[in-house]
Amino acid sequence: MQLIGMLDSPYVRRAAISLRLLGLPFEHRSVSVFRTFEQFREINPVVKAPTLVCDDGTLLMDSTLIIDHAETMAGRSLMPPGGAERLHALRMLGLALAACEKTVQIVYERNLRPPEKQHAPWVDRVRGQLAAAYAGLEAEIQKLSAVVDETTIGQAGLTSAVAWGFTRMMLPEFGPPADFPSLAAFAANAEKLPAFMALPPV
Ligand SMILES: N[C@@H](CCC(=O)N[C@@H](CS)C(=O)NCC(=O)O)C(=O)O
Repeated sequence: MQLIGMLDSPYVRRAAISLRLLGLPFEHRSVSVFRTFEQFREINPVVKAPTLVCDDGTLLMDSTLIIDHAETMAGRSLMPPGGAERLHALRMLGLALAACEKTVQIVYERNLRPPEKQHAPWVDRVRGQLAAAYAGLEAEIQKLSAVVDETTIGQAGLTSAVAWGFTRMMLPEFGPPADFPSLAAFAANAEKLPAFMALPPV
């Protein structure tokens, strides 16, 4: 099984960390959707990262679907099974994935569109959405302990930490950690876990 994509993508990184926490062996191939587009296209003509190349050759896309398949293979889940805990995890995941998406939109607008074609009202709108997603995540994460280990972090926690690290890396001017103290502390602790350290966002 191969996971294709750069770990500076939050989607690739959350999939990779999930595979590792589920104890599933995989080969990670750092192929870029931008710098090595042709190489990526030869693997997956849709050029989406992450791509999971299954042992039977099936190509899966979308981190959430890849994690769904991984959990089926592992016979266990990184999500709480039900009740209020699961609802809380789903709420956190939605916020963290929205934060990833809004960060990516700003990065693409900035890096892929010529400066004279960049549309400030659109960027302002996306920035507002990004701030709202992190405000929501900060409120939700306050309900969790900042002390995490690999057995308790779960999908919502790991994706929140990956999202925060990604936004801070790509948009250092966004939200100083002091504005999101619980999230920043939680993510700092997560980044010290072996699975995070083995799969750095580079
Ligand atoms: N919802 C998808 C988003 C994946 C995504 O947008 N990946 C980016 C890299 S961060 C990508 O493949 N970009 C290339 C493109 O869309 O052309 C997921 O969870 O995997």
